[in-house]
Amino acid sequence: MKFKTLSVAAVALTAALVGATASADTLKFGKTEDAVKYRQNALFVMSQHFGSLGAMANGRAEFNADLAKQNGAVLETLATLPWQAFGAGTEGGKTKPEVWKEKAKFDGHAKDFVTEAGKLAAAAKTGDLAQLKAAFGPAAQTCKACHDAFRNR
Ligand code: ASC
Repeated sequence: MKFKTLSVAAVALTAALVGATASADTLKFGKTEDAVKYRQNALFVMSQHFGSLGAMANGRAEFNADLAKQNGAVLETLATLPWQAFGAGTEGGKTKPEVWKEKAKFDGHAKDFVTEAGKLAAAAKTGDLAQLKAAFGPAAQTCKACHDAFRNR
């Protein structure tokens, strides 16, 4: 009984934490230009950490478990940041206007990416290259799906 109560509490706590960190909403941008710059830079920094994991997953760089773990942790946090900078009236950059016309679809892509980034970080934490490899492809696929739908070349 006691164990069951604890388990329920643990699940509820996990759900609350996941919900709270799924997408950051910490900033209000004064200028559209700042929102565009913020999301471009957040996505760029993210791509560097993601790229480091990809290089190890694809054998282009030697696997370093500690580095993978650190990059996974950074990625997991960064993954939540860009989406708050796609607020109403911030059309610009390479982003297609469809983002604001199909906001629910865009938000779905962002959520999928955050989920996969979390799984990739968890895989990186194991120190097992096979798990990193398995998690990388699905995460990269969520990048691509959103870019194909919502980013101009
Ligand atoms: C990256 C990066 C992207 C994605 C994409 C995945 O590292 O900069 O845009 O991964 O290439 O398909």
